Amino acid sequence: MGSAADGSDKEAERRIADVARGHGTRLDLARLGLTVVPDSIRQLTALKTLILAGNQLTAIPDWIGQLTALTKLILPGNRLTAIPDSVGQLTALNTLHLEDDQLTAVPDWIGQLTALTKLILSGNRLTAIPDSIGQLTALTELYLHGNRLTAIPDWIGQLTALNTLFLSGNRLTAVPDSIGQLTALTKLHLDSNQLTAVPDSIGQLTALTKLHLDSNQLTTVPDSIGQLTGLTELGLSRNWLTAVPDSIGQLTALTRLDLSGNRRLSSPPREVLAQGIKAVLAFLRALGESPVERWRSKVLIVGEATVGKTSLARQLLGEPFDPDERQTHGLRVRSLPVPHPGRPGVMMDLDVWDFGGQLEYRATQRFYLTDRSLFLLVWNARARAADGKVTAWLDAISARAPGAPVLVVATHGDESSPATLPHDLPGRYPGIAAVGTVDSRTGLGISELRDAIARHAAALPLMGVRWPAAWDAGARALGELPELTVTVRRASRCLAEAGVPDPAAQQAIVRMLHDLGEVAYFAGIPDLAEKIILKPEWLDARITQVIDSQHVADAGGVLARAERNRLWADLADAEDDPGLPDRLIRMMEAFDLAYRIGDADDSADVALIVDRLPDAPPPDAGRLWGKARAGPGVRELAVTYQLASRQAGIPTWFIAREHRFTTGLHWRHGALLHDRDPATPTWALLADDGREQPAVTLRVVGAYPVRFLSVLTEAFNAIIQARYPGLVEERLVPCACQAEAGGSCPHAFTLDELIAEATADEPDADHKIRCPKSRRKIGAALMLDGLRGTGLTAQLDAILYKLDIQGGTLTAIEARQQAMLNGIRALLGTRANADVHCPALLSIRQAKRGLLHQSQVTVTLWCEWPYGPHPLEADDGSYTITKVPDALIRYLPYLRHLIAALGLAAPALGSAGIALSDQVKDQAEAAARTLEFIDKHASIAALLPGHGTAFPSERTVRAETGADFRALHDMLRALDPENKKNWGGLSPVTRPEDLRTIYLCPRHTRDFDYPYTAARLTR
Ligand SMILES: Nc1nc2c(ncn2[C@@H]2O[C@H](COP(=O)(O)OP(=O)(O)OP(=O)(O)O)[C@@H](O)[C@H]2O)c(=O)[nH]1
Ligand SMILES: [Mg+2]
Ligand SMILES: [Zn+2]
Ligand SMILES: [Zn+2]
Repeated sequence: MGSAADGSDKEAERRIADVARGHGTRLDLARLGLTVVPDSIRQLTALKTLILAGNQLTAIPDWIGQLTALTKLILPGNRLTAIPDSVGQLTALNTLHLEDDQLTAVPDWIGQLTALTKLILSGNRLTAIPDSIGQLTALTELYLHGNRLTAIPDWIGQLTALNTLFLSGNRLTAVPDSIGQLTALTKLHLDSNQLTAVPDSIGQLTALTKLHLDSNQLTTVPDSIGQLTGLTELGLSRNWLTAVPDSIGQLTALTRLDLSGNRRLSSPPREVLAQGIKAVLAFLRALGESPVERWRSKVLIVGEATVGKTSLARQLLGEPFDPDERQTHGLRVRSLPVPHPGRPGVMMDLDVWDFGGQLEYRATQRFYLTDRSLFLLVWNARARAADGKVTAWLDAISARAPGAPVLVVATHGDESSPATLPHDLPGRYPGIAAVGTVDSRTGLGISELRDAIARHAAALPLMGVRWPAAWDAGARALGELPELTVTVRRASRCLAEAGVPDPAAQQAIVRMLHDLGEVAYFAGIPDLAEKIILKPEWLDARITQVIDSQHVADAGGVLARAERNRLWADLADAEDDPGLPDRLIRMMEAFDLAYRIGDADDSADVALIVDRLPDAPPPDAGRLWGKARAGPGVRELAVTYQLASRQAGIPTWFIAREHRFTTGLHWRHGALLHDRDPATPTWALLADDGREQPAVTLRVVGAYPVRFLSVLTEAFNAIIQARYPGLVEERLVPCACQAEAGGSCPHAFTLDELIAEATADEPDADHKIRCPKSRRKIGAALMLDGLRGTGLTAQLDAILYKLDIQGGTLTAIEARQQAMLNGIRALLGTRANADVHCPALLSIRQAKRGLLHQSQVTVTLWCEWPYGPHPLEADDGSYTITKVPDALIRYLPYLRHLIAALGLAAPALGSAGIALSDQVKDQAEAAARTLEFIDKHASIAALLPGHGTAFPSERTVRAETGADFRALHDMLRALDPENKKNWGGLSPVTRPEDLRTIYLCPRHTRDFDYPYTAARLTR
């Protein structure tokens, strides 16, 4: 005998005794693990409520029929397969819970329980609803969901008191008309069945507030649904709807309308759905008033160069064949009227887009590959099938336009033995709607193709779509505007004048026009979303100009500002839109065609044009790298990123972001970079091995390579994090076992194993790791040099502190460099979190006494140059004050933390026997004075409200500085209300590594933005 069962039996007996003693009417024995109903309940003849839910009962005893006072019998969640007939005697029952049992049938006698108002039979194995339930006319709630019901009986209409009816999750295929009699219903759940239709009579259920019809097989919904004006929730998701009735527009009380998962829904179009329920209702209402059908769609002809795309387009247009057809430059759009195959008298207006097949024109096509179009993928049957790159094209189409129909067309079909496509192609690409052969010279197969185009174009989601007349008028009005581009505001005015004042509707219209190819509008891209390009062909031509530029090709893919200005000289002026050239470049960036270089308006170079990057490394890159490695006293550090897949912009985006280190030597898969800081010149080689799952390796050589590696890895991480989190599968660090001997070891450790070893805290840990190749042991921390604080792994950042204690691997110079980089990173991070923007690094000097024998304090702002922050020299960078403001005092704890983090006060260099430069001495002196000042004012800081402890530990201070930054900002403002000093000429610059703001002096601003050009590099 299990004691648990004993225990619960005892508990049951105790409760029964309690009820008996107190003449109670309610007994709750839920979830006691009972396997039988205790006999002692029999005595409780006054019981009104009996709860036996959630036990393991397999049967209910007959004597239950004697408890005739029962009004509520709650039996769900047991293992009941039947209920004794005697329950039929409990005619006082108003509530009967039998859900989640194992009932296969409900006995007829249930019809005797005419007092029932609530009957719950969900989650059983019922296959039919017994007729006897039809007698329970007092029922207000009936729950039958989760059974195996296949039909709803007609008599359901008799249960006119029902306000809640749940029939979800059965096998129902139809709903009887009589359901319309249940006029008291407020909730009707019919979701997850196999309904193919809903009767019109549903419109009579005007009390309904919730109607769930999701996950059925409905192809239409009756118009009458528009009469259910009390509805707040309407679920129609995951059906087979192609359209919903306009009358839904009348359901103004709706707060939820779920139409998702209707894959072929074209009205309302998804562009309208994306605008939310208000827009959907507005669309449907407008449609109800005056609908127009729009028979217009886009046909895209794509394929390799010279396969015969233009010749095919001409054939379709009824123009003569030209044996000397010229190469197509960019894009040509022609209009092709085609009669609708099934609707006599209807002409479809097809815009045929004929793209140039040359590689350089390929790039812009990705703007236009939308799944609302029909594709003609053309290849030349005379060439080998592989030359047509048919599968590559199919891949590209299914990536950008999944689900769009594709007609695969072979040209040159009059040949005797044409090449054929693999037979399994249509199976592999479900988008393939048809495969055929034509010959544009003889006209063979052209009329069949025209028929196929008509058939598949007619089925396009936006073909024949009904638009409200005002929307159509608006679209036309937009099309007639003379400008090439307009602001969203201007377009909005134009649409409003045409009769569409609602902003959500306006958005929907413009998005649909984009999908149809009539305008170009990139709503999801910041900076682009304010403008609508009314002439997409023009856009294409302007971008193609850049990709075609010889100057860009000669510059190894770099678009210089001068060249951009030359190519687009007319643009900014003609359109009265100075930002236009910049936006076009951003658009190219959004589609991975180009990456911007630097943000400054005056940088010499504008962007890296991906399609124009050389495929192979320039020979000089290898030569210069070899030379750098052979230099005296150099050390090499490296890290490898193993990536899960090849993604656009990796590593090209990085190459563009780090262009300030350019040597002019870069290619599609790598770049040679140079940090020409005169004190420590360093070189870096980034190379991607070109494989499907690329490994990207970043190597740095120089006498002090730590800093440059640190800067570059930070940038690389930031790009991956922002664009493809999860792309990096593994980070590897090359083994340094041969480094001292000047050689290299083929082994690489994972970053994680190095971290684990470097930070191991077992008593016998020596923090060394053994190379499996040479069997030598190397300090693990040594190989982590340069990777700390770069955001490479959160883990590594977290243990920064610990590693520093172990230290000892970095040279004194590198330790200082690393400290400064990390200190500046920390400052930028804190400031970004505080969301307050002003210079934050400063020194304070207290004069013995001033002119009026008052003590004076001078606050000097610093330039935050990560390679060596320094105090500003000119007077503009200093403020002299007589009273130290509270705000400054509040900031002191953080300032002290910052000075320590930057390693400013205690330069280890002197003790390491390295002569200090004057500049470093000045910095150290200024920092020392500041610390002196801070110590003096520590007691004051402690007294300020909000500062319980004078100096929180360095570890906790970070989180406390949001308010302190604000105070600092206010103080700087107060010292110079009109900002006459302009913060000593410090300007905010956005760092490409992390897009954070850094304040730099004029000289370093220039350096940071764009210091190096290929021309200045001495070879
Ligand atoms: N015999 C024969 N010649 C064809 C056929 N289609 C195209 N040509 C010839 O092939 C050459 C290239 O045809 P185009 O139509 O210009 O090819 P395209 O694909 O538009 O080329 P791009 O615009 O450069 O991408 C021209 O000389 C055409 O006359 C065909 O079906 N049969
Ligand atoms: Mg062509
Ligand atoms: Zn090794
Ligand atoms: Zn500076």
